Amino acid sequence: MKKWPLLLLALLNCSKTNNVSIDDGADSGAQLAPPANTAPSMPDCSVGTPPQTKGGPMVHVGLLGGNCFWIDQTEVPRSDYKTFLAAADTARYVGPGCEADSTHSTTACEQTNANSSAKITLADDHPIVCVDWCDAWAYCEWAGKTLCQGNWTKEADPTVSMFYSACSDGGQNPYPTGKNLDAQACNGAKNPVTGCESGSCTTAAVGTTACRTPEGAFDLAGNVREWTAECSGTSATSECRARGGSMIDVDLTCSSQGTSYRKQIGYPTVGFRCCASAP
Ligand SMILES: [Ca+2]
Repeated sequence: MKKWPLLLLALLNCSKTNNVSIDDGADSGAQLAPPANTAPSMPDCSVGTPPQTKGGPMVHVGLLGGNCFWIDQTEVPRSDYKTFLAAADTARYVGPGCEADSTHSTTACEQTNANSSAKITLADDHPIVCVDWCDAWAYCEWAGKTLCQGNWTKEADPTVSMFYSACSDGGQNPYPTGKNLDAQACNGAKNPVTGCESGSCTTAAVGTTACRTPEGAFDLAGNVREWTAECSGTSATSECRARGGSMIDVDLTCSSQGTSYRKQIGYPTVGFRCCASAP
């Protein structure tokens, strides 16, 4: 008679042990990694706290298969560039190959190009132009940002080029407006109001066009070409890409190399915007 309680206890222990085993199995199953996916995808950049920087607002975007970063919502307006010029410490910011270029005034270029076909608008809310690459580099560093990063030979690689990935939604779209260029929205040569083929050939005030990405960045195609950190080298004679086209350009594709220029010369169709890595 005394053996029955021992047998019952043994059965209960066996049952308990099995339950533990089953629970452990369920937990392990929930922790299995998803199947490997070889195609890179866009990171989720829908949330994030903007970095503490000078200048205008930024939008949160991503590199395909990489990290989120921030990009200025608009081209840098003349008003913000004037604030930079008035700062006391601008000489601190000297980019690679810019050692002989410590001043950042745009006046000489503006006067030289006063009668060019591309009209320079000296209003505070229009994009600053006539900045050379060294000026753009210095402004972005002063603002706590950088020029948008990339690689001279990979201008159409959304895993590498910040400008291209932001413009094309990670390489999905040829234009910031999607699959097709909206010539009325973006200020290229064929814009009927401001484009050069209309005879007007002027910039639009920053952030005022309908040429915007789904994330809200304006004029990554058109208005003014934009200096990037995509350079052929670090010397004073190296060239850097100015991307996205301007009111004189027909080709406004995100993948376009744009035009490359020497670092220490400004142009009436070239401005810039800045990027910042996510904190
Ligand atoms: Ca632009």
